[in-house]
Amino acid sequence: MTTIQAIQGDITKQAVDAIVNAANTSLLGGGGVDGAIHRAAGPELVFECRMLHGCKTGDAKITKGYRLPAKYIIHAVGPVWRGGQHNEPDLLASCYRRAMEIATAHNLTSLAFPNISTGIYGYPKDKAAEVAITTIQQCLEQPTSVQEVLFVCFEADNFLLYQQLLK
Ligand code: AR6
Repeated sequence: MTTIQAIQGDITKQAVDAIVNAANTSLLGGGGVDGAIHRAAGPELVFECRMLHGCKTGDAKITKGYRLPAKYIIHAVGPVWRGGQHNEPDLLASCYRRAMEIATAHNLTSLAFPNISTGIYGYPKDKAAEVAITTIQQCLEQPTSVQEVLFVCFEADNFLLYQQLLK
């Protein structure tokens, strides 16, 4: 039985098999949680990222975690919110699904997600939380190595949303 839990905190501090990054298509770093992860992982991370040649929106790629307590980083690229009629829900769901597939392919057991797309990319937090939780629940109907899914909310309002939806 896989457990799904929400906490409020900093994803760079989580000692899990992999943390998920809310990256951009270049995979070369940026602001928000991406900037925090690159700072905490150290400069070796961007060298590995350069060899990945970017990532499409809705997809994800894995690197080592370097100086993080997490062993790996799964870099997922969420959609920019453009009003909701541009395939945003499917692209966001795809990020969570791809991260779960990659974690399973690497036989990882614990995985921590940030609230992908809800910062700089402007996805409404309530809608994003529904997509995140529903997609993870669907993924858990398939065989997976993942035993523990953690939603790491940076802000109190996101944490509250996840608590309510996971009740
Ligand atoms: N731990 C957990 N969550 C965090 C942390 C942290 N240390 N820092 C911020 N958040 P954002 P996006 C939350 O903007 O919307 C970057 O420049 C934040 O409060 O990081 O997917 C990339 O390079 C919010 O709830 O990612 C892309 O260009 C959530 O993480 C672009 O931003 C996501 O916010 C991606 O935008």
